[in-house]
Amino acid sequence: MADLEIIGIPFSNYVRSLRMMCEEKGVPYTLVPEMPHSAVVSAIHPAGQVPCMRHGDVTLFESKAIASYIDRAFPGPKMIPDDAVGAAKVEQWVSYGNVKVDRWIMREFVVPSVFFDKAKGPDTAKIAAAVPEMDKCAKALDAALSATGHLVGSGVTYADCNVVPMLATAQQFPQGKEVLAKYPALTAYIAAMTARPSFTNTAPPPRK
Ligand SMILES: N[C@@H](CCC(=O)N[C@@H](CS)C(=O)NCC(=O)O)C(=O)O
Repeated sequence: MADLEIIGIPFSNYVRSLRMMCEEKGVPYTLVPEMPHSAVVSAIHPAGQVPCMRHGDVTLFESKAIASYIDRAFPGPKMIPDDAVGAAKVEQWVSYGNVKVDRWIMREFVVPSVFFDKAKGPDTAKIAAAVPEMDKCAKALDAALSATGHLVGSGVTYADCNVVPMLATAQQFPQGKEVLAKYPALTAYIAAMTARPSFTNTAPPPRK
């Protein structure tokens, strides 16, 4: 059978989510570290985003679609449960992760904290406005985690793989760390998830 290729730079959280899922399932894959908008990526994703996937003659874009394919096409523990409720709950937390957690942690907090015009400095008003929204996300995740320590059921699912790289990124910033630390179930979850081989084996290389 052809190699499974996960296409995209290792610094992308969504690329890492798929790699974490492959590690959790024991699915071998090759990482093809393409930048967004490269010719290889743009040939698959109409908006040039990573991750993309190639498996024989199957090409896909959008991380959740790729996760669903890998979960069905390969053996190993199910990362998206088969039952109606479990599958819907994974979908729910992936959507919430992508629409709210990614927005308020990555787009509105991390990105403006890291990438800014050196002459002007960071947009502190934008960053400050993101903090209470990050808090809402942290509170919601904490409440969901308090029963079993996982977002869906009592084991790792793709919902966890999707959101953990975002949370781990937030923890690298003092304000992000402070927000997350207010929530005990969430704090324990991040500690447990980031200690798993699926997370440590997929760490991006240090930036030059
Ligand atoms: N909805 C997409 C989001 C992917 C995404 O935002 N990828 C980022 C890297 S983490 C990217 O390619 N950004 C470049 C761009 O949007 O032009 C998915 O789930 O795959």
